[in-house]
Parts: sequence; C-alpha cells; structure tokens
Amino acid sequence: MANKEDRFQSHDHYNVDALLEQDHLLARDAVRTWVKQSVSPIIEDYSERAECPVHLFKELAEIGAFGPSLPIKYGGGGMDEIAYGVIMQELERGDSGIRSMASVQGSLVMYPIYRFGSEEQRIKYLPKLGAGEFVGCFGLTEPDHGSDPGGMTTHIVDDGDVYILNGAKMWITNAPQADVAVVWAKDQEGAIRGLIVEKGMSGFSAPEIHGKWSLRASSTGELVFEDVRVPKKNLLPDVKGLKGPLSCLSKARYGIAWGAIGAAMDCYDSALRYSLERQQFGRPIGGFQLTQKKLAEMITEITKAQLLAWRLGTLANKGEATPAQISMAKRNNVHMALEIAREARQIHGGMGITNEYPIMRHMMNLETVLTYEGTHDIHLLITGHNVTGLDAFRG
Ligand code: TGC
Ligand code: FAD
Repeated sequence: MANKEDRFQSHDHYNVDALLEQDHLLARDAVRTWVKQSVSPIIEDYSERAECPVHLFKELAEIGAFGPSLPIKYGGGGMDEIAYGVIMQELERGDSGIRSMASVQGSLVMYPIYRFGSEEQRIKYLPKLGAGEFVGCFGLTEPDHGSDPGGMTTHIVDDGDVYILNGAKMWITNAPQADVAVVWAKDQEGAIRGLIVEKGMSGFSAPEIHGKWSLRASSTGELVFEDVRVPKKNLLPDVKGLKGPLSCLSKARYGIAWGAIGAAMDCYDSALRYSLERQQFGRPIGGFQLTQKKLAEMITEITKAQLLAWRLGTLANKGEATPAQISMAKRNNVHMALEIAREARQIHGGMGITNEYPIMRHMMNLETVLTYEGTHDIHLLITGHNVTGLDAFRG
C-alpha cells in the first residue's frame, strides 16, 4: 500500500503514467512544479480581487504552454497531443482561468493563424504569440448568438483594400489584454470568415466584463467593432464557413477534457488530506463509510476520465479524434470535475466554503467550464446527433 505522502501526490489508481512517454512525464512534472511555485501562492488573492495575473502570460510562454502541439517554427512546442493534454491538466490543477489563458492563446488564436493563415500572417504573429509578447483572443460568441454561432450578425463589407467590420462579440477571454483578436464575421455572401484584428485599429474596443463569480482570475471582455477598417491582408485566406471556428474549438475542447481532470485532482487531493486530518466523534472523518463513499467515487471518476482523455489523445495523435469524441470527453470530464468539487466541498464541511482551500474557487470556475466551448447540453446534443444521425438543435 502507498505511504501517506504517496497517496497525496498520486491519483494514478490505474498506473496511467505507464501509458505516458518520458516526454509527457517531463512536460507534466515541469508544469506541475511551475504551478506550485508561480500559481498556487497567488491565485486565491487574484481570484478574490477578480484580477487576471497578466505577468503570467510571459511565464506561460516560457514553460511552453502556448501551442504545445504546434510546430516550433511557428512558436509552438513541437510536442504531441498527449503532451498538450497533460500540460492543460497541470495548469487547471492550479486554476481553470490560468488554463484558459493558455487554451485561448494556443488553440484559439495561434492554431487558426497556423492552420488557416497565410505564411506572412504566420511569420508576423505566431512567434510573438508563442513567446507571450502578444496576447490573443478569439471572438465567436455574440450577445444574441452563443450556442448558435452560425446566426452571428457581425459582418464585413468589401471596400477596396480593406474590409469594414461592424458588430460585437461577448464573453471573450483575454479580450481586455489582447493585442490581436481572431474574429469571425459574415461576408456579403453570408459566409463566415476569420479576420485578425489588431489593438489600436480605429473603431475597435474591448471593454472588460465585470461581476463574474466564476473564472475570476481570467479577464473577460466584449469586442466592439464600429466601422473598423481591417486590411485585406488580415483575412484568414484558407477557410470559409462555420467549420473554421468549430475546428479551433475541437482543439480547445480537447485541452479542456484534460484540464478538468487537473481541477478534479486538486479537489480530491484536498478532500483526502482533510478527511485524514479532521477528527469528529473521536476519529478521522475519512474513517466514516459515507466519507469513503465520496472519496472512492471521486477516484473512480477521475480514473475513468484519465483513461478517456488518454485514449482521445492517442486518436488525436493519429489525426483520428472526431468532433463527437471530443465533445463526449469535454462533457464527461468537466461534469465529473464539477461533481467532485461539490463532494469535496462537503467533506471539508464549513471550511470548504473558505479560501483556505481551493474547492470553492474550482467549483465556481467549473461552472464556466461547463458552459464555454459548448454547453453541457450542446455536447449532449452533438453526441445524440452522432449516434442517431438526427439533428436536435433546431427542435
Ligand atoms: P453544423 O451544420 O453542425 O456544422 C457546420 C460546419 O462545421 C463542421 N463542424 C465542425 N468542424 C470541425 N470541428 C467541429 N467540432 C465541428 N462541428 C461541426 C460541420 O461538419 C459543418 O461543415 P460543412 O463543411 O458541412 O459546412 O453547424 P450548426 O449551425 O448546426 O451548429 C452545430 C453546433 C451547435 C454543434 C455548433 O454550432 C456548436 O458547437 N455550438 C457551441 C458553440 C460554442 O462552442 N461556442 C464556443 C465559443 S468560444 C469559447 O467558448 C472559448 S472559451 C475559451 C477559454 O476561455 O478557455
Ligand atoms: P445560450 O446559447 O443562450 O444557452 C443558454 C442555455 O440554453 C444553455 O443551457 C444551453 O445549453 C441551452 N440551449 C441553447 N440551445 C439549445 C438547444 N438547441 N437545445 C437545448 N438547449 C439549448 N466565447 C468566445 O467566442 N470566446 C471566448 O473566449 C469565450 N470565453 C468565455 C469566457 C467565459 C467566462 C464565459 C462565461 C463564456 C465565454 N465564451 C466565449 C462564450 C461561451 O462559449 C458561451 O457562453 C457558450 O457557448 C453558451 O452561449 P450563451 O452563453 O449565449 O448561452
């Protein structure tokens, strides 16, 4: 049986580590160490103040958190999809908002420029984004079009060597800090196109959204476009239609499927530790069957989620992970993490609602994670569509 310290450091009930390669373990451990040193000591304060620790953008770049599976030449890490996954897991063990900073930068900004951009755009933006010199954001959601992005009204009109961009985006992670925004808008034929909009372009603003009780250490804003003259060379040339933004979402949702495991592990770790220390009725609360039921179910669900993520990673490495498989993993793993946060909160009793423990912060964060990148129910409908062939989105 593992000694007490091992129990706290490892949630590897099925020896999942044996499925990982040396590079994955090295990447994971390096990011875990960085999170302990640079995130854990400050995150409760930043979260309480609802402030984004912007100094971490540079550090995230240094640890290779931006685009781990994109080519090194274009600012990425040159690793595989499982390395990307374990990095997201460790970031979210720290905080979902920190993982969000990296997800958006790598999967929603660098990835579309890499995949759909011209060589000139790649060279201009990707190394700076990968180095954290530029911060990026991704504008898809609008005030009136969230789950149904195809209904967007943000649009461009051709005007010589520029497009004139009008409209608004809502709930955009990193928007207030962003130097570069990848924005999705309809052209005059109604096709969805991607554009790179730069901070400072006349008519473009990114006001911060306040009052969030979730993801408080991540900044969120609107993107407002009033007759913004975007040079034609800023159009992403190689994609047209909703599959452009949705394929970026596949990349980011994949990372979230891994990331949520990290948040769940942190809650489980804290609950296990607390259950062995806290005494009631003259014995540790971990000795009561009801506490053990919670802990046993938590580690079972974490283990299932790890195996799902690992298998998805092996498919992704071969380019075979389908959007429906990614949806299932995002939905399952985020819901799993949220349920574990709720159970962990109960194990901590009253202490569970305080900032002495990470539980409430994770729980509140996970409410956003359950909703963004496609809500829990939208991912269920994607699975339903996949198994029946019948689309239930429109009733
Ligand atoms: P539908 O007709 O199903 O699809 C349109 C076209 O797109 C293709 N496609 C995909 N391609 C790549 N990856 C995917 N995941 C894809 N899903 C669909 C599809 O094959 C089709 O291609 P084509 O060639 O036939 O045109 O579109 P629909 O209008 O019926 O919508 C379907 C639905 C509801 C599944 C989709 O729109 C959806 O996923 N809605 C959820 C919206 C969402 O996830 N928004 C996220 C915004 S970004 C965000 O939250 C970032 S948070 C980041 C952070 O802080 O970490
Ligand atoms: P709605 O689409 O209005 O959904 C409301 C409810 O209706 C949900 O429960 C939903 O499941 C349900 N529903 C909708 N349609 C159906 C249907 N057909 N059948 C059954 N139920 C349905 N977006 C970006 O573009 N970029 C970002 O960086 C970004 N970051 C975010 C950060 C935060 C903190 C948050 C909260 C959101 C962020 N989002 C971002 C937006 C996010 O992706 C959307 O909130 C999400 O897609 C849901 O859209 P909505 O909020 O408009 O909800």
